[in-house]
Amino acid sequence: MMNPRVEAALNEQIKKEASSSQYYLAMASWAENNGLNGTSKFMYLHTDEERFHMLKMIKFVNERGGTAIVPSVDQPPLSFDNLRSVFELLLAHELTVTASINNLVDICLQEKDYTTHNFVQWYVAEQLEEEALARSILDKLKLIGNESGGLYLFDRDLEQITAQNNAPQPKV
Ligand code: OFO
Repeated sequence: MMNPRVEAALNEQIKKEASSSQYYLAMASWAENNGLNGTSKFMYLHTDEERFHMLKMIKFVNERGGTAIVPSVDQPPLSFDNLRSVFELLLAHELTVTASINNLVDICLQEKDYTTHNFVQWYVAEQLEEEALARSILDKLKLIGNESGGLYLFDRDLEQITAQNNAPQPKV
């Protein structure tokens, strides 16, 4: 049996991971339709990563005797203003996910569920990485400004970075 409060918090987090996956899928699709191939590949990879985060948590809840809830998710936006705003939204979104993971850590400690606390540390590390990546991409975009040649090169660089990071997902 899982601690009910921890189980509820994990199910909330499962929903957030699913929403993140849909959100980045919407960004991938928008970028694809706007000639931003590198950004689109980056976001398609990112949507898969978020789905993996969700699956990993679903498995954990079920293996620990809880019941994972496969969530419905809200419709993400159909379009975005520009490249920079996409990455600003991504960073803002990741910051809310980090806050939610930190809250999950807190609940585990309050409920003395050290096994789940240990499991959640993987997500803590993952959030650090994702935030750092989003910040470094945004820094580049700020330097480039609206210069179209620079944006073209940025998008091409992102395609290369994505190709390098496109290792097969670890098994859930
Ligand atoms: Fe699941 O790490 Fe981003 O949101």
